[in-house]
Amino acid sequence: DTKQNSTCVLIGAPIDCGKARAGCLMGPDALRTAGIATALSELGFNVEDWGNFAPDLGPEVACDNPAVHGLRETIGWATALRREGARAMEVGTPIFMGGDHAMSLGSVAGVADYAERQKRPLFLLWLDAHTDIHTLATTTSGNLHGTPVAYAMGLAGFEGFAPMPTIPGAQICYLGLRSVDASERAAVGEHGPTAIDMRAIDEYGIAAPLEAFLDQVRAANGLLHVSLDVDFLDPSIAPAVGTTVPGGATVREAHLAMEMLCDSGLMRSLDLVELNPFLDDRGRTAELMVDLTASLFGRRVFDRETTRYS
Ligand code: NNH
Ligand code: MN
Ligand code: MN
Ligand code: MN
Repeated sequence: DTKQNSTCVLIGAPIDCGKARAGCLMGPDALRTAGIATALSELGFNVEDWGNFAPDLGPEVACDNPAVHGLRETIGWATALRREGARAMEVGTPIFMGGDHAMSLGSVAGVADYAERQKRPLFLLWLDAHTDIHTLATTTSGNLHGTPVAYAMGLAGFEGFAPMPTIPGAQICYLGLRSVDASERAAVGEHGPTAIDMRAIDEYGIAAPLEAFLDQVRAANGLLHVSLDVDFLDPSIAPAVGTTVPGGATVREAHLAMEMLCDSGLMRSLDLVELNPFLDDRGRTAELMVDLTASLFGRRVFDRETTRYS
């Protein structure tokens, strides 16, 4: 309905246990300070800020992989964010403000619960330098921010996490990849997410491969969840992230992706993750993330019609 279409729900998720380097807990407040709510209201949205959430008390789970850390707290976050995410879907478009990417173990599950109730297929667009397709068994860093795609696909090895309605690999698309572990490359090959790496973007531009994925979502009458990791962007424009990888998306490549997503009308929920304000340069990464969010929700230089050349 129109109320649902015109409402954005801000969900603060200061989760910081998905990796070793601390600071992502400040992410939600940095996005607020950079003006995320005002940007959305100026675009005509009704903005509800639900504040910063806290994790549930997770179960104590034995894990065979000694590298894994932060498991109990991460499960607690996943449970809380899944519940709040599913609830926010009924109200409007949730914008999950991380926090590190382990946040998506909860946000995507909550959105998937909603999609299942609506009997609509859920698609996932993962804008990231990394594939985040480790299981608790394959991760060597033990950083759980490297696992949410595998969980969403229903891969085995997520002891302690409640099962979620799974998303088949054919409904998942990566954009911006340039750092993939060997076991992850095997998992992508086996389970079939579409992998648009930086080479593909160099060769074809960002528009053509992204449009091909959006066509799939449209044809299936799907709901689309977009997960935007700060390290999708080149570190020269987005330094506030613990895992910088050179050779990322430019300002314009990122804005074009957001503008196309907006035009498609397919996005139903959004993650903004891995912003570490402790590493930022006078707030510019936070500001860029807010500007990208504004493009995603309709900010334009001109209406598309005035700049069409063919
Ligand atoms: N693949 C590595 C790991 O699992 C890096 C993951 N880091 C991320 N993912 N920032 O987006 O530890
Ligand atoms: Mn990530
Ligand atoms: Mn990443
Ligand atoms: Mn990984």
